Amino acid sequence: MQDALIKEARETLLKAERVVVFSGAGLSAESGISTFRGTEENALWSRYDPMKLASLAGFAADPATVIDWYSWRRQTLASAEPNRAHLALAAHPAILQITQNVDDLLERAGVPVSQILHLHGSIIKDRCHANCGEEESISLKEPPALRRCNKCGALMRPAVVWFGESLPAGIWQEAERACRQSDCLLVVGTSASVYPAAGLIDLAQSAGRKVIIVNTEMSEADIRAQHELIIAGSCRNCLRA
Ligand code: BJW
Ligand code: ZN
Repeated sequence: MQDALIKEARETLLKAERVVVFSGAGLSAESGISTFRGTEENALWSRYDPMKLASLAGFAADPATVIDWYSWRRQTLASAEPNRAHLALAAHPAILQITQNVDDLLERAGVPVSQILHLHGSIIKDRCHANCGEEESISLKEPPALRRCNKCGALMRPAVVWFGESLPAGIWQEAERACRQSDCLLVVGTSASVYPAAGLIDLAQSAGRKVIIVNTEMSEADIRAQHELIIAGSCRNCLRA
């Protein structure tokens, strides 16, 4: 059954002229990076409160705890490697990768940087919390402690998008345009429960595009299914170069 679905998906992808990939934490799960939700025992939001660690209010209340938590995640990422799913995607460098992931595993797998839209920012950089424009690459192995911006003295923070924050405008517009213009949207390892990102699936569906979903579990995207091909299984096994 799964083999037949994979074959159908492969044929659809080969026929499509403009394929776009939309990925989430499940893509990096088999690299040892925890997902946020779902049944995985390590899912971050089953162990930590997102409003304390990934929101403006959480950072305002206790910035040092937020930075310590990101340091732990950065060190985990330092020793992670791209898995077979990242490598399968990297084998098609012309495909646009829209990802909610803040890790750099697609880049490390060889996807050209110009082909990746990080909707929720990047954990490999810090930026000024006051938005003065200061941005710095950080060491994943030895991440910085809580510190101040060299330019304006405000606190520095991970260059990721927290709850209640807007997505980077240019990147979001580019993602919307790409989904609207695609023939086929390949959705990999996302619970499709965080907006506006998850709205990209609805956008592609309402434009009549074929949507292929690869996930180990049912997701919100399946529930809103139209024009969809749903492959239940790990992207590590389902995606092949
Ligand atoms: C596998 C697998 C394998 C596992 N193979 N599959 C009510 C309704 C609608 C919206 C809202 C609402 N209330 C509030 C909102 C807005 C809010 C939101 O959507 N909340 C919902 C939770 C309800 N959104 C926002 O706040 C966004 N901004 C915004 O809306 O701006 C406008 C605004 C401005 C001002 C005021 C108010 C609004 C910003 C969202 C930012 C999300 N940030 C995070 C943290 C990033 C930084 C960090 O990493 O620390 O982004 S939260 C977290 O969720 C992270 C992810 O990118 C994001 C999505 O998660 P994802 O990738 O889908 O992962 P999981 O874990 O959920 O799913 C993994 C899936 O993989 C599972 O399905 C598994 O089954 C599967 N899987 N192994 C294949 N091997
Ligand atoms: Zn600053």
